[in-house]
Amino acid sequence: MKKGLKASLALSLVASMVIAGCSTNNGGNTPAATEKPSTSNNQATTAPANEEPIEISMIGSTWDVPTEDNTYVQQYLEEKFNVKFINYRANDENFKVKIAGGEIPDIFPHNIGEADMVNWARQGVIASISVDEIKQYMPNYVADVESVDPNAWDIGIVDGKNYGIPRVWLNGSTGFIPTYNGEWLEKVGMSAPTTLEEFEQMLNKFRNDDPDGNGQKDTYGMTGRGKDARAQLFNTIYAAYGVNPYHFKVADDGSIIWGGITEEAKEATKLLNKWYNDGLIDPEFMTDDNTLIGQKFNTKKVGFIENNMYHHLYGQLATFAENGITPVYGKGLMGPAGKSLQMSNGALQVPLLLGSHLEKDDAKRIRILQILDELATNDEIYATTVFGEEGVTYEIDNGVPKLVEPYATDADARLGKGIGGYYNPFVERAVSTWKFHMPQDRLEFKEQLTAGAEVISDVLGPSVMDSKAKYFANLSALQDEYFTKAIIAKNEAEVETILEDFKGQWLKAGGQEVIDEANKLYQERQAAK
Ligand SMILES: [Ca+2]
Repeated sequence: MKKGLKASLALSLVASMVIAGCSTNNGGNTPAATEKPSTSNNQATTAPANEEPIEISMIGSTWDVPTEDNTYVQQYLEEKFNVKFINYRANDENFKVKIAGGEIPDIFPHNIGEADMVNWARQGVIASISVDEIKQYMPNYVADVESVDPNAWDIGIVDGKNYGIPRVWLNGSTGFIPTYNGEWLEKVGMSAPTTLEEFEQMLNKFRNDDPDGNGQKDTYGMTGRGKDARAQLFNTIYAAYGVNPYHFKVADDGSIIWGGITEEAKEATKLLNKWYNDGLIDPEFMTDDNTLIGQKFNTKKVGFIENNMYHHLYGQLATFAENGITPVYGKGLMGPAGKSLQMSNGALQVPLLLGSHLEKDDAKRIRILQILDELATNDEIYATTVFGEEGVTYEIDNGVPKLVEPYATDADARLGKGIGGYYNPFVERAVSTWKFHMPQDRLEFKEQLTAGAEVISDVLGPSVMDSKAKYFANLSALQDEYFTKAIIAKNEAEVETILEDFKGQWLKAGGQEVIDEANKLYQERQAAK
């Protein structure tokens, strides 16, 4: 099988060289070809088949590394693009070691952290690539990415230069979905709240009107994710004020400010404090995490959760059904922000990086950009690299490719074919090929939950800042402590005092430096556009 493929590849290479020699009158050093008429329809528009295959050192992922050369996908791509892949093999543990030892691939893995990106940019490990060149040679992909987030270029700007091809996490552009217990809503005669006032009304009823009908006052409207992931803690309420205390945001004067020291965060906290003192918030919110919150919703101790995005909720449909819960999905609450907003993690990700040696190799760099454009957005190429061969490794099921056995469950079988993320660093990263991962019911579910929703996210995204590295662990601990104290304070006046005190301490403990650097970074990014 492998031999057969190799042989046919070799034949087709010869054939395409012959054909190319015929269609290009460049020197006549392929005399045999000039005798024959061209029969090519030249379907491979981006493959200059008349040239020697370019060698590309590739590692699109450190997670899906094929153990053998010349897998099905490798051969497919090599033939398609007239290239030769040198498989660069590394895992998460030794990739950085190899880089430190000077082994630099052409195409880096998709899963690189922002701190490594900045270090490698400054150490001359990765190539700076002009934004214009990427736009020119990756037009389909760029349009796709910019449609998700026009600020996608921000993350790759280091010291004023662009390092890499922007990437987005498509789900990240959707918000956290306010989710209500439908039976409880019905019992208390409400539909999903749309304003802070209605939400408060719901909290009152879910606490006081025995929504589970067991005759005891043993339920709450909500708890919160106070133990971990503090950006999610009461995110629906903070979003109604247009802020997240754990995100950078653009202030009214256009400068960058930390959410936690804004008036909006203070006002939202005062409302939460009022609810807390009215007994409407589960006092265990301080120690609840994602798992506990899920358990409380599923065992009907709380009737509202806000720590899931649509794809998490899609995965929980069966659990909700088993527990006799009809989830009702809401939108962001109208409040002082004047519009319905939902917190989101943001779509921005660390870009795809190329080795610095490519800065001087224009032909190869451009060729790589062209190939990457097709890997991300061409249906056939995408499906083949990610799912393999139709009828062999996958079948179309419910409108999308579905791996068949043994490939569905056996990672080694997948790697034996080269399918997955190794040759395609854009899995689920482009709108045009996302359809391969979205069966109709999932697509409809996403539409139902997210259509028309406006989200707020951290305006700087995953950004490396020296001051952050220096101070952020302490500043975050400080903020966790003060915000918890404020939410459970005696009264509004105390909230005011606590959060003013916090602001002063935060700024003194390095926060001012963080804000200054954040503004410098933001201005640098604006200028680089
Ligand atoms: Ca009850």
